[in-house]
Amino acid sequence: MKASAIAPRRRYPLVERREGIDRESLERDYLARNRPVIVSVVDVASRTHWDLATLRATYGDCAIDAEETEQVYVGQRARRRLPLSALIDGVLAGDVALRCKGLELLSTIDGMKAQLAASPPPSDRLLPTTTASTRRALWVAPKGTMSSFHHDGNSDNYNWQIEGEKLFVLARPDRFDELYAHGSAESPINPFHPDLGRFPRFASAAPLEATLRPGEVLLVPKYWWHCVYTAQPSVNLNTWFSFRGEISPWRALAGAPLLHRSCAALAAEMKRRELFRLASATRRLWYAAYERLADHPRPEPRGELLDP
Ligand SMILES: O=C(O)CCC(=O)C(=O)O
Repeated sequence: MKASAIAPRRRYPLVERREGIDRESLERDYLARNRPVIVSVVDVASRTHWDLATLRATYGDCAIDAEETEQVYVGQRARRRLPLSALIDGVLAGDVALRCKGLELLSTIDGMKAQLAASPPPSDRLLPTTTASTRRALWVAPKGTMSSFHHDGNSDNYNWQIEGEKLFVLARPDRFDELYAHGSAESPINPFHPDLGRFPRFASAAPLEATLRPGEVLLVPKYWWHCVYTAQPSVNLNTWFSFRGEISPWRALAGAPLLHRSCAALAAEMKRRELFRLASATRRLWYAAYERLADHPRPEPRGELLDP
């Protein structure tokens, strides 16, 4: 933690920004080519529905499951149940112990789902017209915390920043080896302070970075690895989606190791055919293979960055 606070963080080439791009161009130039991009949306009124103060005033009494921010892989992180107001007070006071990925939040808290239906996030205006399904999460995080370096599988993702700033590092889907992937979707590396002695192949991972500010939407395309640092107390709302004509997993993962590419494509195809049990059996087999074949490197420390 200390070491990472002393050295300047690594910097990477920036993700492209496109002002005023329409949804057709976004689909053609970025979604269909599996490339990330940042766009701005007109959203001041929408943001005031979801900022920390409004969330606290409206839903503060509701119990939520927050995630401990300890430096472990996602599946191993402990959760703590507490009122949303207590989490937000901690976030505003700079307590880095907990953050919340509100996947269930939006459907279980009375009123949130209705609010979302009545006033959808402005990033919805960028969804392809053939969008078939969406899933959302609301993220509430204190400054100085970090997600793991992971990818979201076969879903494109619009990340709408509501309050505060987040710093994303992204790496292409085929960078599986350079990221020393654990399981199918997580990396032990802290890309802001990578230890190239432990992880020398990361030197050729060629990541990109993006600072996401209120009113901006980042497209994280399917299978793109991302690690997210919270640079200021933050709320963001993301939407995973699939649409007609989207790029296939096989194409999106061109260049990735064959085992990874085939298992991902197989699992996604089964899911598409609604063979959910088979899809999850495929994933379990694939993880089991990795458990046996691959190392399980201890995740690198993730500390506060001096220079986000
Ligand atoms: O905002 C974050 O902290 C993480 C976002 C993320 O991982 C995602 O949208 O998939």
